[in-house]
Amino acid sequence: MTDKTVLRNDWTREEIEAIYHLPLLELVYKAATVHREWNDPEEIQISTLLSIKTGGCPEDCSYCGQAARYHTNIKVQALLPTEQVLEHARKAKEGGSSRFCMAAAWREVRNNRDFDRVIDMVKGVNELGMEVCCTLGMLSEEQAERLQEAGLYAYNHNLDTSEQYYEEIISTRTFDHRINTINNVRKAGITVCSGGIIGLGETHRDRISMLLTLATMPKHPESVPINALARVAGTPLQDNEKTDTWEMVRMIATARIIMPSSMVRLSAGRMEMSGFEQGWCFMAGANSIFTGERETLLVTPNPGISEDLQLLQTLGLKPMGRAEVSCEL
Ligand code: SAM
Ligand code: DTB
Ligand code: SF4
Repeated sequence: MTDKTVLRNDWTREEIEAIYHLPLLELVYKAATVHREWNDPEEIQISTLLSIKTGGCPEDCSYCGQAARYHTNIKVQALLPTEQVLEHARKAKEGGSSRFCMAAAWREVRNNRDFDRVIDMVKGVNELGMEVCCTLGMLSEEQAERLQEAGLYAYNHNLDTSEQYYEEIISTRTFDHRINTINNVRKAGITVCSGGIIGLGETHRDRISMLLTLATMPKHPESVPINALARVAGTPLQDNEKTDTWEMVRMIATARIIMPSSMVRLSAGRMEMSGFEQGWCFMAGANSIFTGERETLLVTPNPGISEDLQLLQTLGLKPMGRAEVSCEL
């Protein structure tokens, strides 16, 4: 038996590069081994995603169907009523979900009535005994504290891509803005969910840079979503090539090896993957997926929950329960 790997925050680019470029089967074998040292390989966390405010966003993220400036077919929807959101959360729980993530197409949180309503939603979902997560754009330290006091377990704020490639994808905010919000979330004692997207036109070097930033944070994000670009008609990236699933496998396996105790979340892109392909992602160490009601993620198609449960059963996997400790301060 070799010793259990240790958590490291001092990874170098060269080390991550060497892991990322391993022959694929060797990489998957290593990732699967590390995964078994740190996690129960039979468990997959199902996180239900709900868009609580859709479209009309002032940002220019070139992948996103919710940016107001692109001509997409997305229907703009104001903030949903609290009771309606809680009804979705109850249904998600009944369906086997232990985490509920509320997403808003906002650039940032403002201290207004909508934020007060989100605070009520967080309280309500927490009372249902689910891990409650939000992704609402940029947050100040005070806003993060308010969310934490309401019972927020996790906050999703992705790096999206490397620092170097960031300005090719988004011009209305900077990479440093993203890091600043992540730091505010950390300071407030909320767990961090942060990852990115592949298929934006970035290089392997960009992907490695993004992983390096995540894996050298003072504490690894507890959850690392890896998204394949969901190509939305009307966005600048609509004609990008479909992301090869082997690229997702490589990204997931590298994330698993360098951040062994984090949840690695197979996020956008599952609609274009077969069960076999998703199985490879789980073998490479992914241990979480997003589901959404009506078979959507936020605004793009996603497999339905019954299809997902069927796939887990076929693969001998089971849905994970809520984390015991609600938040580590
Ligand atoms: N507006 C907030 C923000 O940008 O932080 C929260 C919601 S936003 C939809 C959350 C994340 O979803 C983005 O940071 C991005 O990583 C991911 N995302 C959005 N559109 C996507 C797409 N078309 N394909 C893949 N991932 C996408
Ligand atoms: C994340 O990393 N992926 C989710 C969640 N965080 C909020 C969102 C993916 C969105 C995919 C395209 C859409 O449906 O809008
Ligand atoms: Fe707005 Fe978020 Fe979409 Fe960017 S990713 S356009 S911030 S909803």
